[in-house]
Amino acid sequence: MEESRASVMNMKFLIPTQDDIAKGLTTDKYFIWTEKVLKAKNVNPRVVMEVTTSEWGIFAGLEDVLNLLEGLPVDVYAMPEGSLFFPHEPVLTVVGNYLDFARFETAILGFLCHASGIAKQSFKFKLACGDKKIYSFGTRRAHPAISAMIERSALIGGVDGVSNFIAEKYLGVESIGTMPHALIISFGDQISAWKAFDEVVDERVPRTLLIDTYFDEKTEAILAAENLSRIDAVRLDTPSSRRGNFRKIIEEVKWELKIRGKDKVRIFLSGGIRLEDVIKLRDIADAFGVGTAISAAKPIDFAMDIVEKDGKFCAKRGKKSGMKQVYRDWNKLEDEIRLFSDEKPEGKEPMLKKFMENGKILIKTDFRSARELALKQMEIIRKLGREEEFLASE
Ligand code: PCP
Repeated sequence: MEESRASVMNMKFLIPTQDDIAKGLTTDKYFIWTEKVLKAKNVNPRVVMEVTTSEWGIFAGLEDVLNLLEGLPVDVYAMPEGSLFFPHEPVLTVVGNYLDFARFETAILGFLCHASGIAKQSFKFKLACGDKKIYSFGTRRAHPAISAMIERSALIGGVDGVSNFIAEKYLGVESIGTMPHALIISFGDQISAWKAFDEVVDERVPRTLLIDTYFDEKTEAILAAENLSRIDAVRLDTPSSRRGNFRKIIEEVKWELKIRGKDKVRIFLSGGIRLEDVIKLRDIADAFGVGTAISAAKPIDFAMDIVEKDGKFCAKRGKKSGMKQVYRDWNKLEDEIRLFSDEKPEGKEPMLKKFMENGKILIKTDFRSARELALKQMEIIRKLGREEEFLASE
């Protein structure tokens, strides 16, 4: 039996190395041909390439793009991560001799499409849930190699916490954990498991008791209220086969807790949670654990196009020529696109900043300020009463 190339290369997991990505090996083959042909014919134009898409989103993934292009003789202009962008607005622009970065288009788009898709979905969930909590629970639905990227992008989009422990190593963010059914099953009964968790886990960690393992949620809520002194929240991860009228189940759980003096206990919902579930249940739930709907978010379909060549306008059909700047009226959250060389309009601020000059990174990116920027725009959307516009299904 032929050994897999991965094992031949003594790889434990089939994951291209950081070096593979940095060398541009995770590229589409037609860029290899393009390099070959242009070099053979000594063609290497100085181009302006813009990244745009036909939908709105929350911009994320720039940090990796800058690290990828660092050291190459290119200039990069971009919106700061966390920026809300509208259709057809350039979010990133690379200026340089085409052959110096051609093969990196695949990775540039991969970093931006994936991260911005997750950030957008997280933004929609946070916008939908108002002051209630949203947690990213979905790295188990994706390849572990990208778990840190998923959690970073979800935080940029506005989630209140992330479940993957890797976030502590790479993001310096404390990950949040409740308890899985496996803990209850290991002890064989709910009370022993809940009590053991309370005895062993640091008291700073909320006591979020899982109440749907063996019995009806109401029954397990009563069990918890009658046997546990400290209950911060109860988690309902009710299997879809038993979900029926979820609102009624939650109302019963809240009532049984209240009449037993546990009216401060928060309600935590998880398991197949979609945006419409948050909209329907945000008035009676306090927190949502969202997996697939965030981590497997549809990537943003960014494209990267040459819009100027050797100083001349040259965009393909469907794209607008010329290097462009986006100007924002922050009061109305309305944008205007102009040529980069045109005058700045009154009362509007330029969105694209120069992040790299000749391969030198000029502005450091960090996900915390990106998150603040996203949440600031969310506040403006709420003030303008434009939630529906951003929650509408696309
Ligand atoms: C998992 C976890 C979350 C689910 C998955 C998130 O549930 O508790 O609720 O992913 P989703 O949004 O894609 O459904 P289970 O694996 O059913 O339960 P356990 O808590 O035992 O891990």
